[in-house]
Amino acid sequence: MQALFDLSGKTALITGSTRGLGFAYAQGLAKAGASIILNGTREEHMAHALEQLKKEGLNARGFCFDVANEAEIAHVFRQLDDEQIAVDIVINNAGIQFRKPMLELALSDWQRVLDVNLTSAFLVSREAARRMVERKQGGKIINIGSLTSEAARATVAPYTAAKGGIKLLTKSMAAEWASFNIQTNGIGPGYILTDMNEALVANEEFNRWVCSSNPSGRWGKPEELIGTAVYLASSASDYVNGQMIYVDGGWLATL
Ligand code: GCO
Repeated sequence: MQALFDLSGKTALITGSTRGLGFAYAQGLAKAGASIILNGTREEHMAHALEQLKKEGLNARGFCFDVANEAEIAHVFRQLDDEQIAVDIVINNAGIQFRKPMLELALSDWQRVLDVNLTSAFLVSREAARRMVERKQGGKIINIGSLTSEAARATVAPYTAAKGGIKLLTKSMAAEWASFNIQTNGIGPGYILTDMNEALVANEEFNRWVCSSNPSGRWGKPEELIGTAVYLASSASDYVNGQMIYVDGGWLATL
């Protein structure tokens, strides 16, 4: 029996993984033994991320593609098929943020956030799950939500709608794919110190709000998400399905 949290022999595709939380998930799963497929949109970020993992002696390769583009996703999976690489674990992490009041929001901005933060999870998971079902070896899908999967903050409506969708898409995937031994769960990070949140950390008032709104009294660190990701990617969670695990310092659990 494989050790509980051992990912040796598994291949994990992590979207949006050249920086931030996605890169932390890639490092963590690689250190647990998985072969990593990185995804990003910019070659220079991909090269830097691969170099970093290589320096750490970790096994990774990368594909630059738009996670909201059905044809680009299908092309990558066909290339993996040709190389007989089976994706066992998917982490749908890719996400963009666009902060603007809805009264001023353009449909194109709304749509792009929904496409990258929600539709991409459907498109990538559908390609992976089709192959998991065909191989009859099961698999793991981890969708990355947010505090905004449960509650809204003004000026980030498309992000919030997408992350709320991620929560119920996770349950939909569990409903349809659990019988194929595919476990689908989500991680809801709290406010974490990442590139995407740089402007928020620099804002004294926002920083005070974050630190006073969770009982841990601080921002989270990307590496504090890794344990939950490895758990959900491993056989330790084979009877867990459709759940969101919030790694938020206790934010959502307390008034
Ligand atoms: C924002 C932030 C949040 C956090 C995170 C909270 O503008 O409020 O970007 O969305 O990043 O999602 O869980």
